[in-house]
Amino acid sequence: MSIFRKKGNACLFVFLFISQVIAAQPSPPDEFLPKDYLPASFHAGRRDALRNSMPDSSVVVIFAYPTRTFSNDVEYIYHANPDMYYFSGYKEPHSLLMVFKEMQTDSAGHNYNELLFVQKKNALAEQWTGKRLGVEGAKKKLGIENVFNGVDFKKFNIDFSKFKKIICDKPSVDIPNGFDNADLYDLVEQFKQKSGMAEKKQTGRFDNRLYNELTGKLRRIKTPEELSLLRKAVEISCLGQNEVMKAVHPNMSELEIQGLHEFVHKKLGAEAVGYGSIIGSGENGCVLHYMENIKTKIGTSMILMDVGAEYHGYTADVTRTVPVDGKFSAEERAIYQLVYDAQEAAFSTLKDGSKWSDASNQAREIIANGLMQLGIIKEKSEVGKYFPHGLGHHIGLDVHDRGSMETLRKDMVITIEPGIYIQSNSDCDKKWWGIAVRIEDDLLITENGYELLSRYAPRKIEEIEKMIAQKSALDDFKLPPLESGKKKGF
Ligand SMILES: [Mn+2]
Repeated sequence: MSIFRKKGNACLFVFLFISQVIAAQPSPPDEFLPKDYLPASFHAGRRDALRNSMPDSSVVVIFAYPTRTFSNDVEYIYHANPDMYYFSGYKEPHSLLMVFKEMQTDSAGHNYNELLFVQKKNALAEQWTGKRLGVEGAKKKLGIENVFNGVDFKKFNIDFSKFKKIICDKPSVDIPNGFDNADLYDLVEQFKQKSGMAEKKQTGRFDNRLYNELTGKLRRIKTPEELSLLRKAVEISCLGQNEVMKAVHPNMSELEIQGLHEFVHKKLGAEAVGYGSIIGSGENGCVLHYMENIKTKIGTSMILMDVGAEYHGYTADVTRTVPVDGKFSAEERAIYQLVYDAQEAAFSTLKDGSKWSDASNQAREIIANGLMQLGIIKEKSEVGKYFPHGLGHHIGLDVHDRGSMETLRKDMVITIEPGIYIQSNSDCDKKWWGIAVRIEDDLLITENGYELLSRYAPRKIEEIEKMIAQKSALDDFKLPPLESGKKKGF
């Protein structure tokens, strides 16, 4: 059983009190903003690296992601296209970045080798949806010399016919066409007209494969600036796991567990989660991307928690599976240990130059042999029934970050996430039914091995049981019963 003991939670109240006081003080606008955003020099360096890797006579074209309707006139919180952010630092929608291999000259004799088209400043719009950088802001803050309003793209004279390669992502096919005449829809349409993309016969020059290859080669190797943000995102996610392990109780709901993780993330400054939080109690853990999190009482089975804090755009991806009642049962322990051993075996293969297939084969071999020994499968080839996904992936600006991982290289950051999922009615002894375990860690590949970035959250059985037995500041966070919840039914 997890321990519920009284302990005053002074911290939370002090924190709330201080934030009230801070909010009441007039202050310079930037004083309380985070100080560790990626600097303009990082983005400029990435554009230079991209330019160096491009073939002669080429241009890379990157559009912002479209905005999306959440409800009626309300949009989903905007998430920038990671490529746009990586190569420019610009986080607003309705924008276009072009990086040219060679220096270009415009009709006035002005030279440029990159162009950024941004949202125009608009006081009325900004009162509703927040400040825009605009042309001057983008020049100053992002350090990009050639910035224009989106509306100027139409008359901007670029002769795309001279380029041997136009390297671009496949444009979204469902971009909403708003009332603005320079929104993303217009930028894409104008680009198609100017570049000849609209004419089918020209499509050989448009290279989507090369786009993925060039951007993937850069993005899979993390710079020191990126590593610093990733380390923070991963540590924050681990502290979320730890607090939940301390606080977890059979009467909690999946939503409540999700809220606790995300509260810790936000308290520590992570703006978002890098993907929908997966909180699966018992058999819900068998659904690999279960995000409904709607079970009202998690009970005494295990809970699988796959949650990643996103810090300044960089996301962690950490999974822990723990027994809610504080002790692994014999069956839970057997399955958990198998997943743990598979993970350790994969870890031991990792270093600069190692093959991803080695890590993957080793982990799969251990799980296959273990499941055979436990009598859950009869032949090794059945392993995919209970371990149906890959062993891991890159993380970064995308939770499934771009780039080949055939051969691992120094400064790649990857996940190792073996799992075993035994649904009810599976073809094995009933005692295994409903057990789902995934352990997922984030690792930095080094010259001679790896650094376990997610070392802050326990993985070993004994260490998890110890963590669950600890008190949590959240144990005493009690709310009055809901007035509207007293009446049963409608
Ligand atoms: Mn993952």
